[in-house]
Amino acid sequence: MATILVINGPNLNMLGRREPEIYGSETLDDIIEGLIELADEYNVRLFDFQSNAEHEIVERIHQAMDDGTNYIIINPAAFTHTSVAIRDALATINVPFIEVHLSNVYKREAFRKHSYFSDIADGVIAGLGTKGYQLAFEAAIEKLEA
Ligand code: CA2
Repeated sequence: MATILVINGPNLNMLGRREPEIYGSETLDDIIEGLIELADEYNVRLFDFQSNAEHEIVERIHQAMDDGTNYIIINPAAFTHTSVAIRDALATINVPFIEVHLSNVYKREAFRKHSYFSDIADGVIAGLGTKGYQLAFEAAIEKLEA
């Protein structure tokens, strides 16, 4: 059975509780529940992980080398714009990934336009809200089936 790991970075545990005008009103649990439904439909195993700590995300990515993960969907949140450590972890493990952002980072502050991940990602989705995770999930399944 194919396994997809969904990783969410710092502050995304606050989704639905603050700044709904930017990030929408759905919670992270809502997003994961939607992905669990998709995973059941496609007979895929889903792991999900959220952390506010950079080193924990690095360690979870390392773990993905040994836990059967075939594909990663990651919203690195603020670490998108800062983390060479998470980039290096993803580049090291040789598991393909899609980068997802709820907001359109290109429509916001200049510092959000640079990502440490986009040039090594299979694809990038930004600005489509929670739908972006579902699209990434479907794209990951297509890639795994190809
Ligand atoms: O648009 C995205 O998904 C981001 O990755 C979200 C990050 C931001 O730093 C990136 O530039 C773009 C921030 C996540 C913060 O999430 C919150 C959710 C609710 C309330 C407050 C913060």
